[in-house]
Amino acid sequence: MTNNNNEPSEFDVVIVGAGFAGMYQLKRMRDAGFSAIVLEVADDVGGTWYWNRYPGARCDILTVDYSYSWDPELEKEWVWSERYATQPEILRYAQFVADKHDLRRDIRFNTRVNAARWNDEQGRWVITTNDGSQLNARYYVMATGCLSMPKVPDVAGSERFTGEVYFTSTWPHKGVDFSGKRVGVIGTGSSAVQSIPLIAEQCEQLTVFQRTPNFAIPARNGAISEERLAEYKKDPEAYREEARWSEIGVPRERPQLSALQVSEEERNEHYESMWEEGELRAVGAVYNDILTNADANDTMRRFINDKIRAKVDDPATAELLCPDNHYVASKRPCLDTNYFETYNLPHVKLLDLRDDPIATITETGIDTGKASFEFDAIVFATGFDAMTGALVGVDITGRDGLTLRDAWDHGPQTYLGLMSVGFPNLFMITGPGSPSVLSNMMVSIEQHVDLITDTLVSLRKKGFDRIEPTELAQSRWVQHNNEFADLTLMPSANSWYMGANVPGKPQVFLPYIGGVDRYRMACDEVVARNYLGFALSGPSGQQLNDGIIRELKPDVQLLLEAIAELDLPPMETMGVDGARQFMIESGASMPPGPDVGEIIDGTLSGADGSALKYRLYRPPSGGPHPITVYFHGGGWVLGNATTDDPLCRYLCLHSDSIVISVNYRHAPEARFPAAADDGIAAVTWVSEHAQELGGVPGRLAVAGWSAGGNVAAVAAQQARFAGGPEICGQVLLCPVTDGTGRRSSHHENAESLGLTLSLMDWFWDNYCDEDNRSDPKASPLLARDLSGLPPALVLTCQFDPLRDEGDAYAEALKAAGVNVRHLKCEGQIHTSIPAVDVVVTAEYAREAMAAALRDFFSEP
Ligand code: N01
Repeated sequence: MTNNNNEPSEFDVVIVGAGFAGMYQLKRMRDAGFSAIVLEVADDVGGTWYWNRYPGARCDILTVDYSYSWDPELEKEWVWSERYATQPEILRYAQFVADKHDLRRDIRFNTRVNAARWNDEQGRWVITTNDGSQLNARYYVMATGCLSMPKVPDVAGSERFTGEVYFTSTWPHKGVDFSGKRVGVIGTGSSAVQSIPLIAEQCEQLTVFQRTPNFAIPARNGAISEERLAEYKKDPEAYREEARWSEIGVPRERPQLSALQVSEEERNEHYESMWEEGELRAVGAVYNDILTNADANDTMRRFINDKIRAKVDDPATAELLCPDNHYVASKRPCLDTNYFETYNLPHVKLLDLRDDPIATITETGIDTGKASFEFDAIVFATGFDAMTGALVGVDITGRDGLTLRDAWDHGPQTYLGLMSVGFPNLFMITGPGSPSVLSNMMVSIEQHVDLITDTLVSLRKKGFDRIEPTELAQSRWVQHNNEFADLTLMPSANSWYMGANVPGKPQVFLPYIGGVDRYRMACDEVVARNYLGFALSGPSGQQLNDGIIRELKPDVQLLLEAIAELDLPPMETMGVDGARQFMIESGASMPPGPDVGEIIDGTLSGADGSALKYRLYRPPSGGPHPITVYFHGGGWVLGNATTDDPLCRYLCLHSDSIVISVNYRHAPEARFPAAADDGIAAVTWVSEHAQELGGVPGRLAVAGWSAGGNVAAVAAQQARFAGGPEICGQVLLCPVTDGTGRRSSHHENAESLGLTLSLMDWFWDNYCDEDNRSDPKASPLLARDLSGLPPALVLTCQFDPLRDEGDAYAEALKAAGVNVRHLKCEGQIHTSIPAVDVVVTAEYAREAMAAALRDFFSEP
């Protein structure tokens, strides 16, 4: 078939955009034997580097990194002249690649895609272009770039100005001569930071209208140092591979140290090296908490702002240029060349729009609330409708008449940033929900192009010709993205990452922040697990492989990665003393938890009359307080009254109760039923001494984690049998409830998730003979009668071997008529909830524990 211009119109694949993504996608499709065409609105290749021709335009990733890796010859044929090549050089590179691989013969230039509509019967996309032609393709790939849709000016009167108007994003090809002109620049993002020094060199007068000052570090452009080049030259393929598996697509170690762990002197030395290095990768490579901890970030903010002050002569202007309303890197930081120094020139003026906003653009210039400015030219460096603008800018209609614009009304919905439910066979290269703009774009582009191509080859081989993600896979990927972003300071800024720069755009964090390496691993796993989260269909039938690729909460994933890095032997192989020591040491490296009013250490009488140590946490509020008797975790073998310190502090503060953490006797020295007997003995002692401890008599609850949850549950049962002491509630966190058999969660979560099955077996073996395990004092689930027990909150974690026995206990309590709240914590592991200030995604569970205690105490 042909279209209006007698050009072919039937393709396997239509690709939109002839930037670096579209060019490589074309090459791969061709090589894989698919018929493919690229549609491009410009008259040549280059994408962003075709349009952004403003003075000073360069990349901000070293160009040795920001270049294709798929053609080893190319690596030898092209030598970059500078660390950060200019736009003309990068455009020449794109053109060189297009020539070398004869790409242009399959690119239709000067062609804008107006609409794309999915025909479900035929299983094809129908694509309409600006000349009215229609093309028809099985697969449709948007290679339209993340920063390609200029933001529509949102300044009143912008159409009125009669002088010259320029947009950095669509700069005239013949260049602009600003000599002798009065120029106004609106915006101080990367485009402005790069162009302002060069515009200032030419023009007679320059006024910069700044709404938000930006962090910038010196680019230190010039020839790339031999030392830096050697990193790459030593083994280019290994270097590229390292980049593919790095955090940002440029080889770089993930930092291990917190900015708050070191002295100010040491910190500033590190920041000086970052400043000297002149690479954005250095900003993220200094400390591990710059993006997650406000105080850590503040140390870098102060350092950079001092540097700005040192560069700018006029102190008032310097202050205006110092960012003060967002965290470093929460908006894209810039690399600059003489940007701040430009404000020392007598003909350059900075206007702070926060103090004096633009009222309107007039025929002759710009009026703010306080002043009028006359200009010969106005430059809009006002940015882009990032990441989604170019995608929803095309009228895309998928299955059942659903438009992409409507589907994304509340923010983009994607699986892996690659596809979207309702839009079969539509792929997005570096779409929202993928690392994209938080990475070296070249690396992320290549990864997506390879993934898309390999997917189409795989479908062809298996006899499928349709692919679409499932609702579940997509919604959970979106959730995973948001949860990852929420661990950082990034969502706090009014940035284009959040869509906050475009009036009316839904505000969600758009790119995936987990890193190129973690993202690639997730994609590889999706493929290895037979396209998990996708529905495939075609001549050979259907395959629905519904599922979730990342179920662990991201902070839990980070915690497990950190533990894996330590490469520790299993705890059960450390011996009892070794394991005890290890538990104490690892606890000491965790954040301490909140301050409480008072902490007192004391002793109480255990079941055998021996003195058991306890630690009492008193709330800061005036007493008397109700009392929570708490039993620590550690498999009846490890731990003591202080090892769950952060959680005890938390519960004390947030439940407004005294928490008494008891050091019950441990196995193997004191085997079953010592811990169980000490549990009820401790509750009895505390109840009898409530008043002198500052407690309210009769207002006593029990709580415990893991084996401590077992001790708490057993104590509640013992108290009921004995008719006292009175317990008004029980909070059982991941409790051990049944030592007599295997359950599904024992197998599913047997390995390396904080508590392994083999460690659990070791605990049981140390604590209790097989014969005794069916005793309800060891396995409270097996008690014949659970009625009449105090109200309970039972918390279980999805990836805990103990999950099913905790679930079973909650169900059994419910069946016995006990008032139970059962909280199943998705994506969490056995150790998540006690990890106060580490696993923040488990905060709601800690809150629920505290709330349950408050409820127990408030009930009559
Ligand atoms: O756009 P931006 P950009 N009134 O959105 C201001 C990449 N890039 O083109 O921050 C007044 O960053 C706006 O103010 P505010 C890079 O990823 C890379 O500069 O919204 N001011 C801001 O100061 C970059 O991040 C390179 O308060 C208004 C500026 O305009 C991304 O592209 C070079 C306004 C826009 O800054 C975008 O950069 C260039 C208004 N109505 C770009 N509206 C490299 O070095 C907006 N502003 C590779």
